[in-house]
Amino acid sequence: MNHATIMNRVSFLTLAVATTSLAAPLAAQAKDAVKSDDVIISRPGVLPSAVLEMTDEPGKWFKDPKSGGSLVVVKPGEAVLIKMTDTNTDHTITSLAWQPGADKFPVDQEKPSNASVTQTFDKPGLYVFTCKVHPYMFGAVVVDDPKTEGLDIGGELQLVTGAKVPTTSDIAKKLLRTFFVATTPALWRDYRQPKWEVKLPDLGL
Ligand SMILES: [Cu+2]
Repeated sequence: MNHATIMNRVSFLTLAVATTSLAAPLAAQAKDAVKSDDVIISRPGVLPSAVLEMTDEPGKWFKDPKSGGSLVVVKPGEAVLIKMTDTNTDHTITSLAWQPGADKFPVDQEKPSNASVTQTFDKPGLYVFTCKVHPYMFGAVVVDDPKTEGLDIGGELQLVTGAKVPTTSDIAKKLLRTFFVATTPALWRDYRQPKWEVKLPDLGL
């Protein structure tokens, strides 16, 4: 892949994230992704250590019932249950960004349904999920190795567009900013105010 193609892909993702119209790259991903048959759906014996519940609540589309946020932190080898028990709509659980080479990734439910997923995470780093029907829905999992200092977000991110980017790159920062703004209604712009100041959590980037 030449540099121009990579830049086009990066620009496209920027645009796609900015406009939340991720449907095209997500559809393009579908054929390369793990088939939905391969995705672990409520695998017996895998006890999830965290939950993201899909809801109809603006911003909190993927919601940790404990914290109310859209990001959960687990340890390597642990599982997260992404469940669809609190929504009146069918969705897909689909990887938007994940750790390159992570086992069982990307996740992509081919068709919208109300099927929950229990997903195991082996590789430390950041994983972002969305829904192909509603590409403004975001949920994230950080797999943090407790032996290392700080939150492990990983050195690289594999994006749904096919690009693999450093987590310190502009595109990765834009994706993270979009994730935090979209999932935190308090950060949404109030157009009655002259200024819009967004304070993001410090991830050491
Ligand atoms: Cu959806």
